[in-house]
Formats: sequence, C-alpha cells, structure tokens
Amino acid sequence: MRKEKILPGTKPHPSPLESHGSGGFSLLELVMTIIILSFLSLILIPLLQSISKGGDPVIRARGVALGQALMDEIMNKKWDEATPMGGGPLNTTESVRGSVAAGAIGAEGEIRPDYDDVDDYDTLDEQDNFVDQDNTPFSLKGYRRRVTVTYIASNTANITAGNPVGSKLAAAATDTKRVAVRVDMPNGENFSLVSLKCNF
Ligand SMILES: [Ca+2]
Ligand SMILES: [Ca+2]
Repeated sequence: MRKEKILPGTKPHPSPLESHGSGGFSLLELVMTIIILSFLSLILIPLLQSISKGGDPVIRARGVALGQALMDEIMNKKWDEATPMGGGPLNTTESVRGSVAAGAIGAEGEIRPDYDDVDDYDTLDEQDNFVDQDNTPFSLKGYRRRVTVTYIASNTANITAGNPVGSKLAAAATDTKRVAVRVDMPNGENFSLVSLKCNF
C-alpha cells in the first residue's frame, strides 16, 4: 500500500471526503443544492430562450438597412410635385406663398422608377422582392416594407418614441409631410422609421 511521504513540519492533506469530518455531503445539503439549481433553471432558461429568439443581430441589421435605404431614397425627392428640390412657394392651409396649391398625397400617374416627390411613395408595399433606388430588383425573403405619407399639422404635439404619430395628421395640405417606413422582419418583429419633410 502506497504511503504518503510527510516532510518534517508539515501535515498530510486530508482527502475531499475527509474534509467534512465524518464524510461527504449530507442528505440535507444535497436537497438544498437541487432546490437552488431548480430555481436557477427557472430564471435562466426563459432568459436564454428570449435572447436566442429576439437577439438575432443579422436579421435586425438587414431590416434596418432595408428601411433606411428606402427612407434615404424618399427624402432625396422633391417636397411636392410642383416644387423644385428643397421646396418652393406653394399654398397650403398653413401658409399662402404662391399661386399654386400643394398637391394631394400620392403619385401623379407615375410608376416607381419615375417617382419624383416624397408623397409618390405613399402606399408603396414590397414583400420578399424589392427594388432599390437604381430600379434594380433584389430579394430578401421574409421581409416587408411599407410606406405611409401624410400631411401633418406643424403646431401640435412633438413626435416621440411613445407618440410616433406626433402632431395631428391632417387631411388637407400643410407645410409638413410625415414619411413612415414600416419594416416587418422574418423573426416576427417590426419597426417604423419616421421622418418629416418640411417645405421652407
Ligand atoms: Ca410625383
Ligand atoms: Ca406626388
């Protein structure tokens, strides 16, 4: 039988089973350990499930890029069919600055490649198959993006995260248009990008 060599002035190390005196874990300690592990699993499993389901950064990054590309395209168009780039004198319910009235929301008979003002994009709805600003088609399965353009009164509540409609939506022409691009993603999530374009 192997004997441990003991140097002078030292004590032999007790084995793990010997460290608790008469030995090992008691039944009470084992039960307490099982109970603690059960509580931890109740907390951690739903947390891990939520992270794995909702935290796919690739899906979200694609969705943001999809929405932002369309928003950039829209915001680079004229304010109204009758204005030059950057806006121009028009008559609205909020100001009288010219001889021409601001137009109704929507395209003036144009098709997508010929859209030239922001409200032409109202009701645009693409799903799975999209067109970029150069009129080049591309596919992104499971995604959808939709556009809403509305006249918005300039003198009411601010737009905030909790109040995405912001000011009162106006049926008649005002000096401001609200452009919303909603993106639905394959993981079931959605978000909306909202921008305002003013006619100065
Ligand atoms: Ca137009
Ligand atoms: Ca238009």
